[in-house]
Amino acid sequence: MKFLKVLYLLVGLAIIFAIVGCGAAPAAAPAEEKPAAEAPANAKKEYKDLTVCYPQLGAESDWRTANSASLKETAKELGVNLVFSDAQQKQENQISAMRACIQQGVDVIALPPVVEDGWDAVLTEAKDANIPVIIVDRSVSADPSLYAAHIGSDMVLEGKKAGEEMNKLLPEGGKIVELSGTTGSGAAVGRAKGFRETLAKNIEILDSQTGNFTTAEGKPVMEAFLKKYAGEIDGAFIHNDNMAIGAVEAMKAAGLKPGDIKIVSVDGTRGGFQLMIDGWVQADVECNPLLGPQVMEMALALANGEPVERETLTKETVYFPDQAAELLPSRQY
Ligand code: GZL
Repeated sequence: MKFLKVLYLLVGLAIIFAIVGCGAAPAAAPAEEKPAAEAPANAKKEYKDLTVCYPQLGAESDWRTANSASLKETAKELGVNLVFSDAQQKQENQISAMRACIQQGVDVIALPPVVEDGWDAVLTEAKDANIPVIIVDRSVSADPSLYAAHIGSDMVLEGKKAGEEMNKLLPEGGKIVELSGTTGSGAAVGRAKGFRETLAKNIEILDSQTGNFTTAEGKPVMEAFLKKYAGEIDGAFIHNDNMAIGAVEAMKAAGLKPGDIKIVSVDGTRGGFQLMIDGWVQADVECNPLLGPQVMEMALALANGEPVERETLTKETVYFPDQAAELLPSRQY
């Protein structure tokens, strides 16, 4: 009898347990990985989210090398994804690089245009793809509605400064030659224009030829001038330091001495400073290539739909031989 009572008790307890046990919540399934909350569509981009296309025009000069380094170093510091290419001074290569960036769907295109004309079609394609474009360094002749802004130098002002320095160097007037930059580039067009606006009436420009902003092409241009105008040349306006280096090589080969021809150059690179220290160049108009920080700051603003200045001109000065030796060690390019 007693055995039966214990059995009934055990069975009852088992039934109760079974009921309570079933009522317990099943072991929780491993929590589903909740998808990370999607960033709200209107979340502000940060530099690390930014992809900027920089279809660099070439590597023709120390200025250009410094400009490329500025963009690359700034992008690296900020964590920006930079899509960089070198067009070897060919506009068709820049346009192809831009089209690849449009296909890629970059956030912003920063374009350093090799020449002023021929950009309307590809700028329209970028606009149709809702990709803002910043024109960097040289200018374009395209409709301003096709790009967001320009960051760079006032090339006409640089030319005007060069004309004023040439006037001081040749107060009694004289005859000069011009080694101009890449034909059709905003830098060459602007510098030539500004130079002629300020040049004194008693200074005659005997000739002007392009040296395409390179040392290798500047040297033969000056060689030809020295042959054609032997002994007539009092001064030279040279649109960048690299061409001035080539021109001085030609002058040395022709037996000229520092100061025989008064030279006004442009850029203010270390090479230009050395030419001033050695007495070959009498004034060097600054043109600043270190545009990386300004470009990236503007690119982020554009990517976030924020308003930006249409025109940002770099503040620049003129350097002279009497300060060149002291400043050379601190030059960044
Ligand atoms: C000017 C820049 C020019 C430099 C040259 O802003 O475009 O191109 O003066 C460079 O040295 O090659």
